[in-house]
Amino acid sequence: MTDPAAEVVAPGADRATLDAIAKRVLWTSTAMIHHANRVRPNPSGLKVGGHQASCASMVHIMTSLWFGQLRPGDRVSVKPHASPVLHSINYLLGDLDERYMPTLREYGGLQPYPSRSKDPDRVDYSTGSVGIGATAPLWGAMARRYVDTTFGPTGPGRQYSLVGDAELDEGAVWEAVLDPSVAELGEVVWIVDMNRQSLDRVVPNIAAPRLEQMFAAAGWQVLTVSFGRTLEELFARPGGEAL
Ligand SMILES: Cc1ncc(C[n+]2csc(CCOP(=O)(O)OP(=O)(O)O)c2C)c(N)n1
Repeated sequence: MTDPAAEVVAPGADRATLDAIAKRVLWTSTAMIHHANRVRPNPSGLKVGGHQASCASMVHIMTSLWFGQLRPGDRVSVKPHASPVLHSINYLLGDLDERYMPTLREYGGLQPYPSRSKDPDRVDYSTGSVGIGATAPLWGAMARRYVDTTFGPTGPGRQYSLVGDAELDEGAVWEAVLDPSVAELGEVVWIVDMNRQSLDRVVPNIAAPRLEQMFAAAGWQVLTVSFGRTLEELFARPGGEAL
């Protein structure tokens, strides 16, 4: 009998290992935000903020990318609110000193949106301006191709955009998606996190099939992952249809 937990889900990583890492990433990113809001002294009383649920929906996606998929030439643009997840991963990988962990949203501390110029750890793309982060890897792919053809091969590298569903409200996103040359950039992968949140509200009428069709109409290959294994196991139990 095969142990499902031992199933290989990515080169070099099995599911049980990825799940164990994901738990640490979830705990660390949640704790960073909690510490900034409830533990760190705040003499001014001004709201600090942070987005724990927006991080939670990215934990498994980012854990499986960083610990199972990414190769040295790959670059990733991380949706703004998942900055604590990126910092937690960099910390677990030894790329971020522990003294930064209690400094989220502090002057000179970790940025709430990934920033190449202000964060001390590795950030491939600054994504604070919604829509720019989603599309920046397209320019990364084009720049790499230009360097390849002008100066010689630089090696392979994928360009990932981890996009929030509400980022698709930005016109700049569709301007880029519709450009015919973009659909031919095979090294570009967008992962849209359909968590139905936008800032502090729930997105009404999210209409996932409509979004799928918009990407497909622009010539993109669309793969939809509806539910995780945990939910699918619950659906399969007696009475699961009620869920
Ligand atoms: C140009 C621009 N407009 C508005 C904002 C404010 N803003 C920050 S994140 C965000 C969207 C958050 O929703 P989503 O992308 O779905 O991410 P999630 O809620 O899952 O974190 C917005 C509108 C911004 N950062 N930049």
